[in-house]
Parts: sequence; structure tokens; C-alpha cells
Amino acid sequence: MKAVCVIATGAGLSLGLGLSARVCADDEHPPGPYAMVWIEGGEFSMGSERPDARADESPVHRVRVSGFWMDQTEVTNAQFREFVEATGYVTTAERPVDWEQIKLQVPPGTPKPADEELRPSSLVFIAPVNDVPLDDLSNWWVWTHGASWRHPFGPGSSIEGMDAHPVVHVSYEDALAYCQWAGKRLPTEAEWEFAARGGLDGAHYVWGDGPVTPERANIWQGVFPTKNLEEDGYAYSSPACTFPPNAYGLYDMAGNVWEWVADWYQPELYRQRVLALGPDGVTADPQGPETSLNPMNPREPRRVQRGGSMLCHASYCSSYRPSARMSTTPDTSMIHTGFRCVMSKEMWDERQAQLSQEQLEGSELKQ
Ligand SMILES: [Ca+2]
Ligand SMILES: [Ca+2]
Repeated sequence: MKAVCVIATGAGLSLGLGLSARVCADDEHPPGPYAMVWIEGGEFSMGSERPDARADESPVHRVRVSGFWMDQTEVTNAQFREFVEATGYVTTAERPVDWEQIKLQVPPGTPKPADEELRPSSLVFIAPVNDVPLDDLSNWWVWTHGASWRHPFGPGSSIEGMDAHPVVHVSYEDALAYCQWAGKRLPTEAEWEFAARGGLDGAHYVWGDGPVTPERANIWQGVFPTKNLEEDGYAYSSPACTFPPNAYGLYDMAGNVWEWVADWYQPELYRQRVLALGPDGVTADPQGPETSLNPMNPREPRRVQRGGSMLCHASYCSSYRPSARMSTTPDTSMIHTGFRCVMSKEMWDERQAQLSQEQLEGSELKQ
């Protein structure tokens, strides 16, 4: 199979086949949606019980997913800009914090922060100068007024020249809005892990069981969080298609930016599946639980993110493993968080029918 990476410079919706930019060419499969890869469905072992896996990744159990199209890369700044210009969408990070929403997630009686603190903001990673305790994230996450997808480090910073980088500082709500506009959806957690594994069932990493090297993914080398050696060339995000794809032709399924998936987070999910179906049972096309369960704070619902980021290091989270699960509140935006979309065959067929109809109506108007 010959696959060519696409650095998507637009959503490519006007012609459906993405003729406005370089397109993923794959000489074995028919043309599909712009810059997307067909993932043939199948059955796989979801989760991990290896020593570095966390409790929420086990037990390993069998899951089957139906086929779907998946974005070849994380959604880029150029693609997200096209969406914003078409719709006028304002991201969560660009809006003032909604205290009425936040107060439902914090202990009753928590005083309202000063208006100053509720200004539009997002979380920026700043490496501390000296060693700090690893159990306090506030040592490196800085609530930065004016930080957003357009200004990743706050006012004064920009994404000029970064069209091919993944969009960051997007909330779950933002990711959902983009996918809906593009006629797509977020992948389920099972779809994401199936695709990330690239057919290497049970492997430790998306490239197999070989070691983690700076050539394979944009993660963190050095000592987290104080010293990033940048042996892979990047302290923060890297452009799409910089690192090799997995066996399905998908880029950055390990590292670069975290990717929102559709599901609510429940740490006991896999145990519940095995309890329901037995150890040999196969869960088919799981859509995730109905609600979130966050034992750390039941008032704070969380969605799942997958794939790890440029900030992941073996000593801290090693979340670039395909089974690793992260949970985050849907309104959170951070400098290492983005997403990619998927499209079911039905959605693609519907999209093509819609485009054909629009072209037909256009040609009738010209007559
Ligand atoms: Ca890096
Ligand atoms: Ca990623």
C-alpha cells in the first residue's frame, strides 16, 4: 500500500474529495473523504495489563468495531480556522468562565472567584525551573488569560506559520462543534484504540513492541517537568506528518496532542464489560457509558482523551501507549489537547448525496 501524508490545509468540504489540497493517496482503496483513512473494522484486545498500565486499562477484553473513516492527522490549525471563519464559532477558552457551570463541579459553598479570574483563559504548560512535587499539577499548568487556539501562549503569541500544527486549547464542546460542522463525529474510545493499534493486537506501542525513541513520536525526553531535552526536535506541538504513521497510515496516534474521544469516563468500565459478558465475551461497537463516574470528584463529569502528548514521559504517565486513558472535564482546554474526527460509511454516503444534490442545484441555477 502506498499512502501519502496529507497536511490538511482546509476541511476540503466544497468538493468532498479534498481537491483543494494534498490528499491522502492510497492506491488500494477508492477515494474517500478528504484526508481520511478507511479503517476496516475488526475484533481486538482492548486495554493492557502490562506493568506500566494503570488500573483503568484492565482487564484486557475483546471488542469488535465496525469500519469507519478516520482523519489521517490531528485536526490542524488551518482546518480549524476554516471552521471558525465559516461559522463565527467562539471556543470555550475565548469565552468568560461560566461560574454557574463551574460551581456545580466544586464543593458546595466554594466562593465565587474574582471576575479577574473568570476572564477568557486556558491552561499553558510552563516548565518549572527547579524540581517540584509531581502530585501538584499547578507547578507547571498556568491559567493564562488570553490563551486560546489563536494565541497558544497567551496574548502576544500567535499561530502564524503553524497551519500544519494541530489545533490546541480546544474543549470537548469545541471538538464536537467542529466535527458536526464537517459532517463527522468524534471517535468512540474503542474506535480510537482499535485504530491506534494499527492491527498490532496486544502490542505495547502503536509501532509494536520496539523501544520508545525520539524518531517515533513527539513526546518528552529528559526529566519531567523541568528539563525537556527535545531530542525529537519539539518542546511543544509538531506539524502533522512529522513522525512516521502507524500501520493504518494514521499520524500522531502516540503523542503530539491528546485527542478527545466521544465517551464519558468511568475507571471501572472494562471490569463491568467482563462482568456482563464473561472473560471471553466480545463487546460490539461500545458507545461508552451513559454517564461519567469520577471517583475523585463525583460532581465533576469527565470525558476521555487518548494518545498522550508532547508532555508525556515514561517517568510520569507514558500515556503514548495505545491503551492509556485520560479523563478531563469537557470544558477544559490546554496547550497539549486537540482531536481528530471519524466518519461512518453512512455519514460519508449521506455527505456525498448532499454534495451531489448541491452540485445539481448549482448547475440548474446556472441554466
Ligand atoms: Ca518533544
Ligand atoms: Ca495525538
